[in-house]
Amino acid sequence: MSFSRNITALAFVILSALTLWANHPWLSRVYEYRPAPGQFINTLPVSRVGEPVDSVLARCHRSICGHVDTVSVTFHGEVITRVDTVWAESMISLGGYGGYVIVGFDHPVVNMHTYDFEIQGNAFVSDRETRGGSSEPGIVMVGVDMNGNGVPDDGDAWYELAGSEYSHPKTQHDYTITYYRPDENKPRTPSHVDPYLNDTTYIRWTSNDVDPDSISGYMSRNTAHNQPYWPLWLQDEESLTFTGSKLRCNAVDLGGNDGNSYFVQYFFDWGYVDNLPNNPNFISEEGSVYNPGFKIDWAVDEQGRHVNLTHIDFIKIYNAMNQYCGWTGETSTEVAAGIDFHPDAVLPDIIVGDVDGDAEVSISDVNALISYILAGVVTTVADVNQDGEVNISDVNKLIDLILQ
Ligand SMILES: [Ca+2]
Ligand SMILES: [Ca+2]
Ligand SMILES: [Ca+2]
Ligand SMILES: [Ca+2]
Repeated sequence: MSFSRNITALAFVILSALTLWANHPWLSRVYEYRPAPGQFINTLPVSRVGEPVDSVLARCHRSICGHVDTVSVTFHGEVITRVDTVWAESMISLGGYGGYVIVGFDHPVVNMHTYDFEIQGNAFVSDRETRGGSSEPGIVMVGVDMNGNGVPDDGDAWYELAGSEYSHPKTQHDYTITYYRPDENKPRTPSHVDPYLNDTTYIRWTSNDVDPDSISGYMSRNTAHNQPYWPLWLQDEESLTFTGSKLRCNAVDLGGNDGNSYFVQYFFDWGYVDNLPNNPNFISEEGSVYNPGFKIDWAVDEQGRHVNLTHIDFIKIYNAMNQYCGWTGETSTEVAAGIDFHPDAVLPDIIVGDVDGDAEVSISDVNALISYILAGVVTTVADVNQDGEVNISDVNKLIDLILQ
């Protein structure tokens, strides 16, 4: 009996150690949460006036980090890993356009040149229109911890994952919006048309939209969500400004039988958070409608050029829509959980300066580097001085290394 008990105890110790040492596949860090105003702000997650930002981050952590079970499924003939059950507590809302969260795992996500990770939302298929439903797309940016300090900050490099709408003529890159903090005591301006909107001049915003009819407006307050929409821990900020790429509106009011509106938000093809359902059990006439995840290989730089990344350290998700859908309110990306599909992948050793990958730093690397610069290709191996760009300063650094 004592022998088996010892064996059991030993197994427990080994298992515990393995658990401690193994990389967790689920999200384990929330570095920053800066939502735009919105109808779920201060409720998803709950926040209170004067609450320190660390406390808000801890609530976000409880909502979206934590255990995820996976299962293998076949998608378009390819066996891939899928999230089966998420044990994270809840989800968080990013509010209107530009609101964001920066998250990470307890390890770098290695680029395996396939679907590398997933960030879940709460999109669903309409029972009237299988090509849409609730779709509130958020753009994913990936960050590399270039200065190696373990946190996302100014020294790091960030790249957008180019989803299906990246090159669409109605996608506006370098979009900027500013929201102005409302006076919660001002007289409300109820809608004469929609009884569910009790203040149509609640939060004013301005933007640089290419459409002159969309350069300013108001976020309304609706009767279903009557709490302050401005983040309560950002009460000292007069305005909030967000910049990024903006996707075109995807909502159509199909109209309801009772005379009310019935909004359907049409799904974009791929590459966004909270755009398509999380699970492949929604089957439309066109096939399986769901989000299979994200590929690090979709990364592009600010000029839209493909970037070869060996790994990423941080993930930023921001709401890519400035869209208002009547009584259902502003379109706002939700983030519910995340998973690294291959948490035990090993990061390849990189010799700084070995641009051509032959395991030594020599003059042939200069040739390889110049080829990358001329082709406008940004890769981790060519970024010799590790500043997030590939240019002549990397040639100088490389020559220094060769002459050492
Ligand atoms: Ca959503
Ligand atoms: Ca950093
Ligand atoms: Ca080399
Ligand atoms: Ca560089």
